[in-house]
Amino acid sequence: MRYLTAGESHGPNLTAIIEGVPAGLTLSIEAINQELARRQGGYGRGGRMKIEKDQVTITSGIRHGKTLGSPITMTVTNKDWKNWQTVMSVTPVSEKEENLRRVAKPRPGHADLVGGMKYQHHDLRNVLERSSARETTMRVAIGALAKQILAALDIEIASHVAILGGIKANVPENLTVTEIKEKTTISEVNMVDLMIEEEVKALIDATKKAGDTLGGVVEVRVENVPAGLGSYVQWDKKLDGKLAQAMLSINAFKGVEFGIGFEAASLPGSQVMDEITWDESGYHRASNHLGGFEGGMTNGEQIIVRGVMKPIPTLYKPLMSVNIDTKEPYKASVERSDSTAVPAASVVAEHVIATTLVREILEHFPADNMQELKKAVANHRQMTKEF
Ligand code: EPS
Repeated sequence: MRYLTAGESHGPNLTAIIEGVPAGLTLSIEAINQELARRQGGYGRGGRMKIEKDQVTITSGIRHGKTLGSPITMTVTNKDWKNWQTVMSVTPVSEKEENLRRVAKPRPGHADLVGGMKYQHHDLRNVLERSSARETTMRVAIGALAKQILAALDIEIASHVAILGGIKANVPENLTVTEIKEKTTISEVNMVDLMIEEEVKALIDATKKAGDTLGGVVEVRVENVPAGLGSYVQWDKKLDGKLAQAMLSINAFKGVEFGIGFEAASLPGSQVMDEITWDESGYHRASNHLGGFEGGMTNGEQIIVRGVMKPIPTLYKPLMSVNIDTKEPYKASVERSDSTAVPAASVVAEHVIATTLVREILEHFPADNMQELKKAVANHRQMTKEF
């Protein structure tokens, strides 16, 4: 399965084309829209989310509610486009109109300056329109489709915010996907520790008032993943490596870890490795410090992967920058933004992980239709159980 996304933040549409989805999958568009709404939520979002109500339109690859095996085209319309028609016009406009909303003072930490240097854009809007996290809308739409394939294979996935602006949630080691779903649906910040909810919201309010922004850590957990996905035989076949790349491909993400992650550096091996056990249902681990991976392969335990998101670079109280016309020091430009998007980013992380897992599954079990895929996965599960 492969896919591409396209679209500018204030252009008419966001688009994705997905190829390689097996035929015969019953696809719920309603479920995709629910995930898009989750991405739009979270305490600390800015004005744009009040304008948009992201809904997907599918124009190919589905007939009578089922996938055909042909490329699937998904579109989300930007409602804000009507306010940007001249600024974002595809056809030429007057010289005066060209400079409407021109950006010349790059924001530190954003793609603005390097993107301008690299593509020789002297209006940095040409960079920020595509580098905007609005693109993650389509990654969620694709992931929402991927999650429906995972569900058909009884694989469950969920996400939550582990740290927001330095406030750490109390996360039980053996937290299940069901518990994450139950707790986060009633949390405005996608946290499983409801005790700290008010403290986190107060911090977001204070940060917004100060014209600043907050980052955090998001966690994704996946259950009932077949053992043996990915491989140790070649560097680019390691599935934890592919998931790490997917996580770091999310806007503003700077790091990734599995299981106990970076903590492993400070512990002796005896406290890091997970002891092996066996019962009638197959092999298990007595703990899950390694987050479901050994040798770049899934070991059948819960996948636990975390990503760190830096604070959003657009600051209402901007840092110093340089005007690219005069080279004089100036305060960076201010674009409408969010005080924090960590709760939304946890939803994005869940979806990019789902997509990457489905790509791996389809590489491991090539299938033209869902029946073939389900049979292949069931055979593999039986084979590893009987080992
Ligand atoms: C976003 C849409 C954007 C921003 C945000 C995320 O909309 P606008 O620029 O019109 O306000 O709210 O993007 C950024 C902060 C960024 O730096 O990219 C969205 O749909 O998630």
